[in-house]
Amino acid sequence: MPLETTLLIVKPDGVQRGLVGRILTRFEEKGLQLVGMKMMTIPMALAERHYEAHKERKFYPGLVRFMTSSPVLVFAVRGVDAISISRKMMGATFGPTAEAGTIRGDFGSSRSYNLIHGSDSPEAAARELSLFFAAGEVQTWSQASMAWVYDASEEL
Ligand code: IDP
Ligand code: MG
Repeated sequence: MPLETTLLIVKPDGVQRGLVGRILTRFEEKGLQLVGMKMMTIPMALAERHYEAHKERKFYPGLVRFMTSSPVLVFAVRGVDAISISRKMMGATFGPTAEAGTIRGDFGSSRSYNLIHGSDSPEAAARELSLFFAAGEVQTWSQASMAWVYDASEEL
C-alpha cells in the first residue's frame, strides 16, 4: 500500500460550529501525519476550480457559494493509504445517511453542509494539494511517534 498525502478541508459549517479541533483530532488519533495547514476564506475562482468536475450539477452554484461564505481550515495529512482511510473517516457524502462513527455521520445532518472535503483519488489529491498549497508549504518531517504507528516488520 502506498504512502500518500491527501488534501482535506474543514468546510465553513465545521469552522462555524466549532468542530475544527474535534475533526483534526480524529486524524491525529488515527496516526496520520499532519503535513500542512492553513485557514483561509476560499476565493470564488479557487472554489470553482476545486469543484469544476461538478460544474454541470444542479448543486454546483450553491456549493461554490457555501464554500466561499466563511473561513475554512485546509489541511494535508500523510500516511500509508491516507486517501482511502481519510475518505472512510469522513463517511458517505450526506450527513443524514453517513455511517455513525464517521465525521459526517456523527456531526452532519445536511446533504450539502457536510463538514469536510477530502480528495478521492491520488490524481485528485495531487491536483487539490497544488491548488491549495504553494511549493514548500507541505512539510516533510520526521515524527517520532510513527515508529509506534507502523510496525516496521509488517508487510504493507
Ligand atoms: P464528496 O464530498 O463526498 O466527495 P461529491 O459528490 O464530490 O461528494 O460532492 C461534492 C460536495 O457537493 C459534497 O461534499 C456536498 O457538499 C455537495 N453535494 C453533493 N451532492 C449534493 C446534492 O445532491 N445536494 C447538495 N449538495 C451536494
Ligand atoms: Mg468528491
